Amino acid sequence: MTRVRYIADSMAEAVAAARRQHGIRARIVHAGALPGGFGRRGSFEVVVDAAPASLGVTRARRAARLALARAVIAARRASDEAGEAVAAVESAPTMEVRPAVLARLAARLRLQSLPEDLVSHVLARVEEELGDALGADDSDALVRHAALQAVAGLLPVSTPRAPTIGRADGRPHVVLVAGPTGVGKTTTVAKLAAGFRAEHGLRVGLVAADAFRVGAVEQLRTYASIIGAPVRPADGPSAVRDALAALASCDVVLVDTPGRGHRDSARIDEVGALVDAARPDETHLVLPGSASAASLDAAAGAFGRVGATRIVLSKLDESETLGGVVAAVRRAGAAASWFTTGQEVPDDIERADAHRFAELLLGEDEEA
Ligand SMILES: Nc1nc2c(ncn2[C@@H]2O[C@H](COP(=O)(O)OP(=O)(O)OP(=O)(O)O)[C@@H](O)[C@H]2O)c(=O)[nH]1
Ligand SMILES: [Mg+2]
Repeated sequence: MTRVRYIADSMAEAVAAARRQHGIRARIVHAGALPGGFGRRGSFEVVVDAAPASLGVTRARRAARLALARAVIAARRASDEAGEAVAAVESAPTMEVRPAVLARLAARLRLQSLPEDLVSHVLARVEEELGDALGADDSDALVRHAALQAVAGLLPVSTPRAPTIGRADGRPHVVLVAGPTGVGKTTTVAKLAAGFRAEHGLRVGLVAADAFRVGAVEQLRTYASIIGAPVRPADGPSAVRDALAALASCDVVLVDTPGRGHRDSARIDEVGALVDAARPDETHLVLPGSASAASLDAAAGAFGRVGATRIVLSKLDESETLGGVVAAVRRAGAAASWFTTGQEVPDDIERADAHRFAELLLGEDEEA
């Protein structure tokens, strides 16, 4: 893929230059202020994919990219699992004897950082499901099938539906996105906004509720100018209320919020105050598959204050282990809504699907 960078004095000029060269469907891979460059000449950049492919080619390319990433991870996992299985037998020769297929499954789940209580739960479900069939010649395939069901059952999912429009109270449907820093909130807002426009033909408005951050409004404005959606900056709860009032004629309004570190409880409370002001119909907490199980757990706990009703699992294309993600979703007490699988707006987003998640966690079927 060829990427071209446009640098200009303002984000609008950088976007205009990119669009002149690549047309309205230019695929924006990154947009933002250059580090340390704010206020200087040439301080904003937009990076576009210079060869936007047809939808079919894009899908094929994405599938190939994911397949390659998964193949690399699967190879590493196979070698880790072999080591883990040998170590388990050597260190615990008196352990309960289980068919080798179950031992391999347990090793795989542990390498995915699935917490021990969930590993036991999956093993119990598989044993319960298979009963005497365990140990038969084809039990690898049977175990895989049962394990997929059991792992899928661990992830609560709420399949997103098109928002209700023309509500009795006259308000737009409000979707707010919150979460730790750099997890993909703004990119997810842009992907969702593009989907609402293109798939459902809705009038979409955007609120940049992190307006005090250098370059934050510009980043959202860049995506908005391509999608064709109005953006209102807001730098606090009352500004959020004003922004929503100004966008009252929209069908859907997406509210982007500032990222917060999970240890920064005072500033997470500020995000909570933005949520209270926006009174969203859906509050999505974004948790990245690329993060460690420990930081996902901490983020799920710390962001409890924002009262998320849905979880977006982002950066699944970069994830090496997915056990921490399941545990964090369960801890947050909300259901997964969307998966994001790359940087490209609007393509790299899909509706959450527990079975697909289980396939990602368990890896490809080696015999397939
Ligand atoms: N690989 C990958 N990268 C992603 C994905 N979603 C977003 N990104 C990238 O992650 C980086 C941060 O994305 P943003 O959308 O700016 O993240 P944010 O949560 O809004 O960040 P802050 O507002 O600074 O807290 C960008 O380089 C995005 O292109 C994804 O699903 N996969
Ligand atoms: Mg952001």
